[in-house]
Amino acid sequence: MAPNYALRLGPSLFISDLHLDASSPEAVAAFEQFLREDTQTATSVYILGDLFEVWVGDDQIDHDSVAAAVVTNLRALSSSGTKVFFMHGNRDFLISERFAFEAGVTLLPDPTRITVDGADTLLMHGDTLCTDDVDYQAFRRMSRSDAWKATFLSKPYAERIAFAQQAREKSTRDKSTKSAEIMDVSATTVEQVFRESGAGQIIHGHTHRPAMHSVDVDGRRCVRRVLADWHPEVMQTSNHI
Ligand code: LP5
Ligand code: MN
Repeated sequence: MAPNYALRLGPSLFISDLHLDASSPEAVAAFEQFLREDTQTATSVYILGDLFEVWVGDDQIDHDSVAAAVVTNLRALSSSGTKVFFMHGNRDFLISERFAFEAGVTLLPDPTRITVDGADTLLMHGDTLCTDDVDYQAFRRMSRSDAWKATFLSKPYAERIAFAQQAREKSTRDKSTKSAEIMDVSATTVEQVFRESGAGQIIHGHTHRPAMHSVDVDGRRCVRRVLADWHPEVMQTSNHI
């Protein structure tokens, strides 16, 4: 049985928003257990972003014991024959080729289109659907540019960690002034994505609001599945999809 914070569809498992770091040993332990036990019968595991609380560059593997352990554990799974896919979240968009190679995972662009158990599906982290959050979208555009990433990655590790910490504090402050609606997906954007892609299903995380939504798009019934995060209270109580 996969835990209720993972989504299983046929032989595929979908997870997101684990936010792993040394301050969340419960989530780290739950992820290790998930990799050991719940993936046994899965042919593919899709990690749809925010696997880590922050990722400041692939040299984090050399400095952070949680990062190193996750790489080792993912490698064990991928070496056993299970395909493991990773899509960036807003916390770990700096994960790059070294991580992918060492962990044995395939990096996926956001969005990625796949067929899941017969359903034409778009996989996303989910943050690009939150278009009403204009401050976040501006930050996203800036920080995903090649120039910004190159400048950031040229700084020493300790400086990058300090910068990420400041960004987390600013994000927490900014979020306290935003409404829950602004930080959720935009219904208009969701409909537009279904309409323009023609896909019948979206699977995403980011909002930490696990649910299965039915969306009527010009008379076509589409499904939006939102993955749960792995905070301890969610792991104990989530009544998942
Ligand atoms: O992450 P979360 O859940 O708190 O909120 C997100 C959006 N915030 C972010 C910012 C990240 O949390 C910051 C950490 C990224 C780590 C990566 C490390 C490498 C980059 C270093 C960073 C410069 O994604 C939040 C959304 C929310 O989801 C819901 O969708 O609302 O968006 C914001 O809060 C955007 C803010 O309004 C602006 C972003 C703050 C970053 C400012 C950088 C400058 C920091 C230095 C200050 C001196
Ligand atoms: Mn996120």
